[in-house]
Amino acid sequence: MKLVNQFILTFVAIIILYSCDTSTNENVVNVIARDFNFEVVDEIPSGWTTFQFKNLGHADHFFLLNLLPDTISFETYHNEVTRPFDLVFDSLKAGKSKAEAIGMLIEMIPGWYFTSVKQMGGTGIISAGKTSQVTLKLTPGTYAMECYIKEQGVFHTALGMIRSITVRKETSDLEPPKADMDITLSNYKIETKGEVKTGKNTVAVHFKEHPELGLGNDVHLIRMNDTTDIDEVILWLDWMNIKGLESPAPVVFLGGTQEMPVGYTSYFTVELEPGNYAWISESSAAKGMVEMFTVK
Ligand SMILES: [Cu+2]
Repeated sequence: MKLVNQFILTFVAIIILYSCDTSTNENVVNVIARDFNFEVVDEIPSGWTTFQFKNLGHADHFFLLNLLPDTISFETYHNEVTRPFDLVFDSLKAGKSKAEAIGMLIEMIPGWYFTSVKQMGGTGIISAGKTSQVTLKLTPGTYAMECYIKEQGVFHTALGMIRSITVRKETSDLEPPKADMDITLSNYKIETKGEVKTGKNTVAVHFKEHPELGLGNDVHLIRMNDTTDIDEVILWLDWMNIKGLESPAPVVFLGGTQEMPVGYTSYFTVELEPGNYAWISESSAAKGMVEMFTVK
């Protein structure tokens, strides 16, 4: 009789374990980055979703989600927004100045991009072989998922790292995670409350303000060592520099989060060991958005 009870208890425990396994849950979306594509489902529910991002490539990668206006298809976005960036970067390589390149972008990119496309977050840059987790609240619609790191002077978007993903009207029942520390991003500050420690940390990133033009404020986590030159990292984060965003990065990137609209919060999880790190923003590192810290 005792054996039968034990058997039933084990059986019940297995069932409970399986029903709690979030890896089969639609609220957890696996994204695999390779050189050069994303492996991810075509559709996900709206509301809170956790993205488990694995970089199985040899290059640095990330993903950014752009919410497209209802009237714009993914193909139109790709042709009219992504492609001009390739042409503009070619012109920088050919010797045009940054001011000329910005002029070209404003001329080539349609007005609806500036008024109606919303950056809805994604993971910060992740070095080859590493994983990252980010939790975002998404509204229904068609999104472009993209990575614009460069390979030999060509954006990853041009090599295949752009695709559409549909967020359905039905919502997930996921709650946002509890954060161990908070980061607030504004022009041009990374404000932190609380601190990360050795082991697993969940960080809440609050978007308070963005520059009027150009990239929105985002935050990436880098691991520093004795030879890290922070000025080199700052230069690398500017895509308009010829060697900017060219893989491999001059430092190890451990994730973070891409920009979201003001008022939104993104959560990301990182596993840390003792050492020296920095929070750094792609948009405005050169304007002071770098915060170095030590994990003991
Ligand atoms: Cu990439």
